Amino acid sequence: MTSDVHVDHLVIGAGFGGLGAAIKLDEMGERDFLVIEKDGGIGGTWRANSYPGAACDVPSQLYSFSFAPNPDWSASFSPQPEIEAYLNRVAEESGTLDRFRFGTAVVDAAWEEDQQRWRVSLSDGSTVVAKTVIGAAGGLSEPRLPEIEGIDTFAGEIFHSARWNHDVDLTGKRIAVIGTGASAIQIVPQVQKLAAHLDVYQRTAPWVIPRNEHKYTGVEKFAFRHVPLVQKLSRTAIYWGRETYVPAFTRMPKLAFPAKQLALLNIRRGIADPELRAKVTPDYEIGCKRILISNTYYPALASDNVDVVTERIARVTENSIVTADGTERPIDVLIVATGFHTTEQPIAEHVRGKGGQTLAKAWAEQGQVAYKGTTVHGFPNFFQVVGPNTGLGHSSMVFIIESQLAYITDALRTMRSHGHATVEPRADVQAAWNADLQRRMQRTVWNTGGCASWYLDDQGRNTTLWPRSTFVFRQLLSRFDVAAYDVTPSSPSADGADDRKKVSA
Ligand code: N01
Repeated sequence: MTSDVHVDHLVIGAGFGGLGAAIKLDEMGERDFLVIEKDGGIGGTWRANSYPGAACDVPSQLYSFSFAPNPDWSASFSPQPEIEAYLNRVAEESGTLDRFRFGTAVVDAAWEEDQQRWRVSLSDGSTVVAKTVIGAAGGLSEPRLPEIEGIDTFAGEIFHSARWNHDVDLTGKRIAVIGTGASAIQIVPQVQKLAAHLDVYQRTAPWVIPRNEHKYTGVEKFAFRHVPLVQKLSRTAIYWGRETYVPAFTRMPKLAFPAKQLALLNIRRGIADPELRAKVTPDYEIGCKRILISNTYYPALASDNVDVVTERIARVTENSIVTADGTERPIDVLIVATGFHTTEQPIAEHVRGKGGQTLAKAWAEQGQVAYKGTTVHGFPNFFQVVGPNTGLGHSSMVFIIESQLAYITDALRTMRSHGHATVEPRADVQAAWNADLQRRMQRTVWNTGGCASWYLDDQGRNTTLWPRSTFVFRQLLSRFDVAAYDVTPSSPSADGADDRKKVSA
């Protein structure tokens, strides 16, 4: 007799990906699943990133589930608390919350070849045995802390943008923000209002275009609620508007000329000092790194209580930051907005496929690769949401997530109807998929734009972004192409022992 919990499907993560997976599994009648979430609730990145000013830079009409429209968004770019509340409401209404386990991390997920199943060890000491694992741990979940000499010795308050310490009162403090990416440009205008003095440490200037925020009126919200077609049309218009950006990113960077002019205008509008303007003007092509949106970032940098520091940080002391030119700037609070581990996913260390090889090991030489961003050779019955080369520079990740969920649920349907116990993408098919991706990548602004970014791994390969339009992605994943897979038939012994302890009926 064993006390292991047996389920058909184990989902890792309770953000957009994991919640979406739970809802879609439930809808198709695959109700025997468990969602494991290391954090204390629903939301993933939209729960973790609660820093002041956190908001979505993709319009929420599109940055939401197509099957759960929200007529109540307050504005075109929703603030983080609204998105977190939306996800909680969707979870509540889905009736799946009884199968979520919060505050528990996956320590190890190992494929048992003879049993054709996954054995998953959790941080609470328990074990779950599952036929399939859906990894939805997110691409931006593990903070990347800067390796700066002496940072451990800093005696003041220090925290990462994704681990904001709301107990620290920033009023009247001397504050430093390291980083000028998507998170930092939202944080800086908020912190500037409170700080006695703020130093912004910029290693690479971002391109920032104006934020065309639109607050929804009562009439619009009424229309969204009572005439669903209105909201659908709004979403569709935003979607296709965004798709028109694709050629500028993927083939013809010159098409981004108007966006570049807009960004330069944004600098001129927000900053009067020519020296500061020069400092914050990027020296690489727009689009090479994520294009940011803000009306308040540049005016904040131009404020009297702010310095933009571009000298390299040499070290951090107990109460200051010292730059390479020897200047020491005293601070009380250090905010690190230095991004996430994106090209070496932490979950990859914990997933062991055939022969006990971890995903991290499988990806060590070739970089992170998958088939259709979703399945990986050597890892049967493992499906990844937001896997390699599924990221976007121009549109909503929720669209990508829903495309992947359609593919995964079709895979499960196929397995069920054909009696397949396991599916695993063939090595040659996966290799051809990735060769094609990398060939397409050569022409993109991400690879040619003259910048270093988190899109690229340490070998310069872009293993994070999708280099085509999102409707092509959706089309390619619309049906589970079983011919691309090695399959094995179900065997009686693999169906679980009689002592199965189910989590749901
Ligand atoms: O992280 P980043 P982020 N010393 O990696 C700098 C999403 N997001 O948290 O450019 C000094 O973009 C680094 O400098 P450089 C979005 O997809 C979405 O801001 O590498 N500086 C950079 O300036 C985004 O792309 C929303 O030279 C160091 C910054 O830190 C992703 O999250 C909102 C350093 C890191 O920027 C990550 O954004 C917010 C060091 N040692 C975020 N190490 C939406 O609205 C790093 N830096 C949807």
